[in-house]
Amino acid sequence: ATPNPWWANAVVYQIYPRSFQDGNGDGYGDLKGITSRLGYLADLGIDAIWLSPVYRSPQDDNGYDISDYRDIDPLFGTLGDMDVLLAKAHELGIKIVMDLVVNHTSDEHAWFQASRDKNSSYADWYWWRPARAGHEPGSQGAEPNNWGGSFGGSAWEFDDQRGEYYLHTFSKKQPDLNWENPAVRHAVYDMMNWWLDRGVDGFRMDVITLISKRIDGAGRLPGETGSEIEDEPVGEEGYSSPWPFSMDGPRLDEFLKEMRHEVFEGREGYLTVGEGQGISTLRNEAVTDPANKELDMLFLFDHMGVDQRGAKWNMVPLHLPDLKRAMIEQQDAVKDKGWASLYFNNHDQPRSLSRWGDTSTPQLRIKSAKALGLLLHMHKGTPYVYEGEEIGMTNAGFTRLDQYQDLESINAYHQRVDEAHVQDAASMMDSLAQVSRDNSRTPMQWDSNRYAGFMRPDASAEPWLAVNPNKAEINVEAESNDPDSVFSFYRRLIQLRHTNDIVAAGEFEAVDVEDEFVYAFTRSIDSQRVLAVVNVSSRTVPLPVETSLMLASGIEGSKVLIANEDSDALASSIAKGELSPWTAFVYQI
Ligand code: TEU
Repeated sequence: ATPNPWWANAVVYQIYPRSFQDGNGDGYGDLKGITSRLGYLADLGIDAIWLSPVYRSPQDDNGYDISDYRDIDPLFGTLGDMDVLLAKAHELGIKIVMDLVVNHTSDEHAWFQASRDKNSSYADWYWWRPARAGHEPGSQGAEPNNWGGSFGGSAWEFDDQRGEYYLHTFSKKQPDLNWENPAVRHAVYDMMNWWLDRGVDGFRMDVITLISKRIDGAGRLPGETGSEIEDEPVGEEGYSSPWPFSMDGPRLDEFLKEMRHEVFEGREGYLTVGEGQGISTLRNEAVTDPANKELDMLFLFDHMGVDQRGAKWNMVPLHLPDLKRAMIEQQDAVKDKGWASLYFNNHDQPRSLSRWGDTSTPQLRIKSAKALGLLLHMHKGTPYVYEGEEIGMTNAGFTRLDQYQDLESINAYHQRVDEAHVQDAASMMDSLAQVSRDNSRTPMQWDSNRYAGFMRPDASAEPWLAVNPNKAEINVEAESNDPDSVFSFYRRLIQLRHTNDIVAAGEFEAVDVEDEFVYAFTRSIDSQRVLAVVNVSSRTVPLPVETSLMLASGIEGSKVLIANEDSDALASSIAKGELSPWTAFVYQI
């Protein structure tokens, strides 16, 4: 086998810039702040940073609405600050992967502004459509089809200047680019080359699986007047979903191959990871098979939906076998070709520790944070750590709507409670507390000071989003010199991947798949094998059958590669045939 590319043995750390470190006291994190914390990241041992968007942006969706791809937003600093960050990170051997948001731009981008003129050469750069036949343009019900936008309301916005509607899968300040137009694609490739030439090491591609929309022979979208394709029935909030017609669309592979050719051919040492909504686990193999020259890896979504029913706001308790099945399917799909990314957290998800762990006591919180970390990192693939995960940060704990800043959360509240009456106020506040994106966006907890070290304690501004009061116990300063902290455990997990070939590249095989509480699997290279065992529950449970057979001769301390319990305690519970709450370990068998 050819040697793996660097990312196959790497751990990537995601930074959400506005929440990581404020360098100038305005209440928002920035590039200088990130640069000042590179030593911390080097100490943690990560190989690369995925930087959520720092481009010039009106910040309607915290930077996922870009008005200039070749500049840095003043909120975060300057191009010069970016160059310094790149240089300093590279000195420490850390790569920087930028977010690439090209399914849409901001409505304030020059391309969109030009496109509002029908006679401009940019006229066809977005999805412009006339009003539905027989309706007055701009009047109610005149939208070209029934699609709803992801952040509330219709997916169509009427533009007075052009006299037509434009499509926005997300907010109305995020118009979708028309990837059918080759000029659009080549403008994107030029911009990507510009950043790679400047020194960035690759891209995390925002909703890249949405760029090819399904259209009929005459270029009509589903549900448009005269279209050969019908749109889906209207749902509880009054709209139909565009996603079935844009996820993993007909030209996706073609566009990705073209991008690979135009941007990455002849370059080395980069990483491409696509955000993969709606792409099936099985399709992951083709998209990430190096022979197909598309992407290095994709973030799949199915394992993050196992505790949601229909809308993301309907959370149900985790039933572990559902999570296992989703993860196992992902692992199996790329057994022979392709590659997996591994994540439980990012800036769009609530904190996995609050979601699936146990935060009822400090002991259980710490133990379950380590258990979830071990579980994720022992799979085969490239693990992603989201800022604060490595110290066991939890959900925000907001109880009032005015504490939230995220447009998705605020719009969903109004749409579901006030307009469509799908949920009452109390139950929606409960949903937000469980699943709002702001849960993972509270400032990074560096120390126990007033603003958790995210800002100077004497700063006159307030952090843009409230610091979690549990900064007093959960923070970097308290954890970095404590060998039993969540931080120290993550550092060991990362080290293990870097030093142990089986952890990095071993074949994955699930054990005791149907067990309701224990998640166990082996990783192996030839006859060398390690067993990972995690009790994903707050109760003492029996060791399942296959696992207990593999451990029949008991536990020897020297063969425990990593554990969240000391080896004596572990050995004695294994001898009794049980696992205490949230016990997690990796054993060489
Ligand atoms: O997210 C895409 C996406 O569909 C979601 O995960 C979404 O953010 C939402 O949480 C669904 O409920 C990407 C970015 O990661 C997200 O932050 C952006 O808001 C979105 O694209 C638009 O650019």
